[in-house]
Amino acid sequence: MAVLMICFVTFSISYLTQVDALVCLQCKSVLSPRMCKRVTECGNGEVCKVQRHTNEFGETVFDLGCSSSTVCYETGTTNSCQKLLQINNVCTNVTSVSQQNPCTQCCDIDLCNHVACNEKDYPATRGPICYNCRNPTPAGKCHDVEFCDQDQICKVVASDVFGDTLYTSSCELQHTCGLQIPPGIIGKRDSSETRSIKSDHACDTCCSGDLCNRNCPPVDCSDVLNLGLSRGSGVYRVKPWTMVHDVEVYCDMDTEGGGWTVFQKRWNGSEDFNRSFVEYEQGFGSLDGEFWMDCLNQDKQFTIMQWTILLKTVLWVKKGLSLLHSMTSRRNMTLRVDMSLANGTTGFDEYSGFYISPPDQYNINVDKRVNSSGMSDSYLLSNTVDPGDINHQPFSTYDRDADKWHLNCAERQGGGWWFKSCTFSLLNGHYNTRSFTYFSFTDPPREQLKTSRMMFR
Ligand SMILES: [Ca+2]
Repeated sequence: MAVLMICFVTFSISYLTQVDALVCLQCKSVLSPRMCKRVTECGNGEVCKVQRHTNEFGETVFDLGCSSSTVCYETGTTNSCQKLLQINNVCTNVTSVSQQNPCTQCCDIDLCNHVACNEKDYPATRGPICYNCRNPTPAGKCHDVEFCDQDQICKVVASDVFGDTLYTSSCELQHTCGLQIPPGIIGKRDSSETRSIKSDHACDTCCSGDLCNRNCPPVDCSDVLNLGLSRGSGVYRVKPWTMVHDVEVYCDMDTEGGGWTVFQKRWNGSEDFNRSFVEYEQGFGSLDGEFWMDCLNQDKQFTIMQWTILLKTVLWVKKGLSLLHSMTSRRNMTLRVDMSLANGTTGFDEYSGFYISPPDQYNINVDKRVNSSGMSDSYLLSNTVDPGDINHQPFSTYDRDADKWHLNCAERQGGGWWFKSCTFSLLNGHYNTRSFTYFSFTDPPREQLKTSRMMFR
């Protein structure tokens, strides 16, 4: 359970880190701040503000919105928010709150101006506040929000309408968000391909945090690139197709236009790749070292409601091979393997039609070589009849023999791999031995590799 929980810690963090503007409630003359159902993104240096005053009928009403922090605090005892009294995370202007009317308060957390001037807070147990729009522009332009019930979470769907992408955001029942659906049912290849044909980027995703359905999250590294979120090669948070939680993956943004999701990397032998089937299913290593499709730990505090959702989804955590299956299910991918020898010679091989079959076989599927450098024409991964052709083979490890040989290839050659009987190309073989090799690259002689990297886009 502890291992499974590691991936959950990124569950409700917002996806698009370039959108850092504070989001505040913005309404005029509402009877209570928490009744406000519209939001706006503040400008640089602005904070959320709420003002209580008396309208022309003598009623007490509230105005909410953004304000420059200087204006907001100028009537207080200090212009430093940190030095002011904090009530329910609201940075309170002590001077004005003691007055009956008017009252002005400011704060600097998303939606924090829902409570001010001693008004009631949101209910202690509640669902998230979600964007609620049908908008043929990026979902970030949505200004309407709704308050979800406890059994609901936020959802955002992108679909094509007359060539434009329509973003629909709303509260949605948890069970319609795939949280009750086992992984064998969601993520079918046929439906996902149909959707991807309609749009370069389409999403159908749920999340649990306040305002988390602002944007369609990137589903993989090529999506990060397409959405203009690339900051160069490195670790990115993505929400893979059909998954209910997000993960962090390593993206190569430099090779041949970038957008590659890296799922295997070896360069110094620091990680043992002779692992069990469960370990290959779960992923291992670290993204800043050697790894097999792992996700990073992130510190994150959860509310009780979020933990409840996490516990409900615990059976469907995906990393490793299962994550690889999810991420390659969206459409046909290109597989690229890069490698080098100790003498510095480098080469790469690319195959179209890359797709990993569902659990628990996880067959590798490729169509044909589409690009390469430093490779011979023999010992292709596909469309040959030799025993090294691993196309459509299931994944085997020393403790799970799914190969075609009468003995266990993984036990003999080491590493988890798509063995046939057995293989000539084994990028997960023992480091510093000739079992770590790729025959097209090193034929002849069959030489051990120094580095390898496997990725797709
Ligand atoms: Ca066998």
